[in-house]
Amino acid sequence: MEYSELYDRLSSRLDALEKTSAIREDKPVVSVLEENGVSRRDFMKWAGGMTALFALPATFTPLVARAAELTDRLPVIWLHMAECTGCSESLLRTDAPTIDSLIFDHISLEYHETVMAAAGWQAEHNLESAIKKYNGKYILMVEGGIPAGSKDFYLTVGPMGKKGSEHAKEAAAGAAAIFAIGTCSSFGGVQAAHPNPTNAKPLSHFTSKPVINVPGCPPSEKNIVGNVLHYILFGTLPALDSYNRPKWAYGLRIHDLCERRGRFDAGEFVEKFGDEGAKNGYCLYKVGCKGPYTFNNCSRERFNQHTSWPVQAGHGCIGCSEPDFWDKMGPFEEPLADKLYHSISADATADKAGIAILTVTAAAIAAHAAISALKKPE
Ligand code: FSX
Ligand code: SF4
Ligand code: F3S
Repeated sequence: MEYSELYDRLSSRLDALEKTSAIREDKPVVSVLEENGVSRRDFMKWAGGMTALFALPATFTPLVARAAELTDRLPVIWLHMAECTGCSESLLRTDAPTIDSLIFDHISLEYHETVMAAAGWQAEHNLESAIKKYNGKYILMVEGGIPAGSKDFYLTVGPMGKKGSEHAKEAAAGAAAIFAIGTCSSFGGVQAAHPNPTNAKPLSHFTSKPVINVPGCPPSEKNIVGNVLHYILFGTLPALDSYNRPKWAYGLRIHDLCERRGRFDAGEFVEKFGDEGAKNGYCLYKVGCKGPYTFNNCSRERFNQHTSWPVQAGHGCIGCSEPDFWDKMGPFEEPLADKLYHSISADATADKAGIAILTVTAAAIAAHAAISALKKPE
């Protein structure tokens, strides 16, 4: 599709959405941003960044900004299952709220166990009525793995002692779009680690509808809010890899855009935490960085308004957005070395490219290891 055609299609979608009334009757998101010291200029800069993230031309920036302003038209139901709540914390727990977190805060969150005031019967009632009232219209976001233990007795929620899996199934049935937020909901997560005593499963196990996976333990606020914006803009499923991760966010490996990549290519590795190499920002591969096997955008987008990310802070990536990272990527501070990690098997091309690149990586590491051994004074 030509860009001009796409632009017109997205504009008409936003026009139609604008005509519907806001679910939240308090202030519009622009006023909330202003009150929090976000100028129009900052907001448009942020929208420009999101536009680039979606691989759209800069001329689409005003559309992305409009989509952000229309987040109050969208009912969202957010369920918690077995997890640490880090995904919600990633968005909400910040002393200097980011534009992403302010927007998320403003979305019409009809149900979110961590932030809502209601509890017990009232909370259960709110969930049931939101599902009924917005049937077919709401976005469902689920955080956490879902125990499907032999007696389904490992996770109960609310005053009725309902199984988590029942909550998830009921909410999925009426949802317009479903997002698995975090690695737990996408792939099972740490509670699914061997021997997986609660038989924790990903959300996709409990519904036949398409589930968009937004993994990361936790995912960045950009990837969470980006998915909501993408849905408002397009109203369709984004292009996904074979693990149902949106390619706009998970299409590249951490290693591809890592600031230490030059060190990797030059064979300059940290050999031990705290050594000279660590002080000089050398590559963390030999102390366990799994960036070459991990598909996510942390090295480009970072966390907390682009402040930092694991590798910048001095620890290797542990592969937290990959399926089974908890069992297969460890030990976290040792290289995978000759163990083969089956990363994406997206489409045939991505698969071949991925495997080819990993092979080159292994060869490059071997060559670098030989060079560094030669360089070492005896
Ligand atoms: Fe925690 Fe979310 Fe990890 Fe899981 O994030 S940060 S355990 S992905 O479900 O709360
Ligand atoms: Fe960066 Fe890790 Fe790749 Fe080294 S191995 S360049 S630290 S992603
Ligand atoms: Fe996770 Fe690696 Fe990013 S550990 S947060 S995918 S750098």
